[in-house]
Amino acid sequence: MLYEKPNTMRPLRTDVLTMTPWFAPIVWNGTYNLDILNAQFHQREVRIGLTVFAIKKYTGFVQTFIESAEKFFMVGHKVTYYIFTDQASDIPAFTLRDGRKLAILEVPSYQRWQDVSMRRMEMIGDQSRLRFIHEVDYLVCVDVDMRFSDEVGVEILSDVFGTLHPGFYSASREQFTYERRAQSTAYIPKDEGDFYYAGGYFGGTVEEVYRLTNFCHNAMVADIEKQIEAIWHDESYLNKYFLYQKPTKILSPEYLWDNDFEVPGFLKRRRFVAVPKNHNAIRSRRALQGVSEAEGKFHR
Ligand code: 48C
Repeated sequence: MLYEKPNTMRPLRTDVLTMTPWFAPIVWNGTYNLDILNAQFHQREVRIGLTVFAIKKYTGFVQTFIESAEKFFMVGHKVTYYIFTDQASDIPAFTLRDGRKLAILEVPSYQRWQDVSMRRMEMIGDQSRLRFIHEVDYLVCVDVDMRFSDEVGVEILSDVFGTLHPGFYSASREQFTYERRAQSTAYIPKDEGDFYYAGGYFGGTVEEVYRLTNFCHNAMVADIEKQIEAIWHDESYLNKYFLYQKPTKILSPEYLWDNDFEVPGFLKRRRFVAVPKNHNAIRSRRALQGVSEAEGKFHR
C-alpha cells in the first residue's frame, strides 16, 4: 500500500487538540489514514458490536438508525447490531450488507426515562459477560435517537473510548455539568475533570466496556441506596469513571452532533447526528407520541 510519508516536523492539525496529556488520541478528520487502519483491522478480522436501546416510544427511531448505519458504520467490516428492546415485534426486518448481523435482545422497560437510560449500563454489562465476549472484539454503545451521516470507521476503536459532548467541548471544568453533590458516587470537585463526555457514545474492547458499565451500574445502585440520583444519570457516572480511568482514545464532536447547533469552522465532518423527535414523528406518529420534551437530546 502506498501513501505519503508522515512528516515529523508537520503536525496534521494545528487548530484542535489531537492528543491528551495521557497520550490518548483525539480523533479528528485529517489526523489519520483510514486505509492503513482498515488494513490493520482487516488483518485481525475484527468483529464490532453496536449496541442500542429502543424501549417504549424509541422503537420509532430504529429504522433510520439501522439504515444509516448500513451506509456509514464500519462498512466492509464484520458488524453485529444488538438492539435491546421491550417490543421485539416493533423492530422492522432489515436486509443487511454482507458480514453484518442483527440480534434483538428482549429486556424489561422502566417507567422513568431516566431509569431506562441508566439501566443500559447494567444490561450492557450483563450481556458483555454472557454473550458479547463470545461474539465480538469491540463494542460501540450509543443512543438510538440518532443517525449516521458520514463515515464512522475503525479509527474510533481503542481499549476504551469516550466522546466529547457537543455542548461542552470548549467549556471550562467549572462549567461542566458534573455531579457536584459530595454525597453522590458521581461527585467531581470543581478543580478536577479533563473533558465533559457524552453519555450516549462510548465503547472499547468487551472486557473494558464490562469494567466501565459495571462501575457505572454499581455507582448508580450505591446512590439509590442513599436516595440520590446523579444530575445527568448514566452520563454523570460515565464522567466519574473517565476521571480516574482515563479513556485510551477520545472521539471529537464530529462523532456526536446536533444540527440545531451552529457548525464551528473546525468541525469538518458531522458523522452521527441527533434525530429531532418531530422529524421522526412524521414517519411513525404512533411510536413517538408522548416522548416528552423533558428528554431533550443534548443539554448544555
Ligand atoms: O429507548 C429509550 N426509551 C426511552 O423511553 C428513553 C430512553 N431510551 C434510550 O435511552 C434510547 O436509546 C435513548 O437514545 C437513550 C438515552 N435517552 C435519550 O437520548 C433521551 N432523549 C434523553
